[in-house]
Amino acid sequence: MKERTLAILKPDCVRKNLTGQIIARIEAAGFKILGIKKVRMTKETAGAFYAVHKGKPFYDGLVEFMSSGPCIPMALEKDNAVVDFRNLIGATDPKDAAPGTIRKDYADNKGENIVHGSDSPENAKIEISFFFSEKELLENL
Ligand code: DAT
Ligand code: MG
Repeated sequence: MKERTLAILKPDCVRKNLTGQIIARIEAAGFKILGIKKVRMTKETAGAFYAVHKGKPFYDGLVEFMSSGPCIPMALEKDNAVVDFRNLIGATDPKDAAPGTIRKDYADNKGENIVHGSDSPENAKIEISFFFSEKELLENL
């Protein structure tokens, strides 16, 4: 069944001029882009987006990194989008990511890992609404 997920091309992806290559891989994997924009998160918005990780040792660095430059949130749609997108990007740490995954091929380390993907359909809804209004989500028809 068609499902939505939130992807973010993180500031390292944008800085390295990899956005086109990563979007090509996402489209080739069958995801439709319903919404896409370029934003610069403040520390406050990055902190709110990752609030679930507040208190963890990597939280401050994560907020610093995610607010260090512009990023590109995308609302994606596909059958089984959440799990399929997590499989496309690979494990959080590129050292553990499977061959052929985006993080394996492009990420420098666990902190700067090129791309975000929602971890459940429930969180996908919350995360998509963090960046997009319903009228900004358009089918490719
Ligand atoms: P994921 O992005 O794979 O869902 P996560 O939700 O556990 O991973 O963590 C969110 C982000 O926080 C992750 O993409 C990178 C950063 N992060 C997580 N664990 C980390 C660690 N041990 N050291 C540095 N950064 C970490
Ligand atoms: Mg996560």
